[in-house]
Amino acid sequence: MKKVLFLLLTVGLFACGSAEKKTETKATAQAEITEVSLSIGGMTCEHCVMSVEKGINSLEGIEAVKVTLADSTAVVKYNASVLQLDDIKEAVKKRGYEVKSAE
Ligand SMILES: [Cu+2]
Repeated sequence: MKKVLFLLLTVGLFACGSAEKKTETKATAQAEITEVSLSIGGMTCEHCVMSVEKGINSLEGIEAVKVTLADSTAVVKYNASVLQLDDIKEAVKKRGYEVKSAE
């Protein structure tokens, strides 16, 4: 009986510890969110849009991606403490598209 109680206590402590850590990470992430609008060259159809979106989304630190075919832009919200703008540009290039400008 004593052993079971000890086990429960240990599990409880672990659960508590991980929950605390999660909140901390989220708070840091929110403070560093940056939004950038990229002008992308080479997109011709919805598949291109999906490809660019997927490429950017696969990066760590991406909060949101909105790619629009009509004006060839990708609006990206990312965590600047995890990710650099150059990393996003690189991800787009890797998919076979060109980044004309970023602002
Ligand atoms: Cu296409």
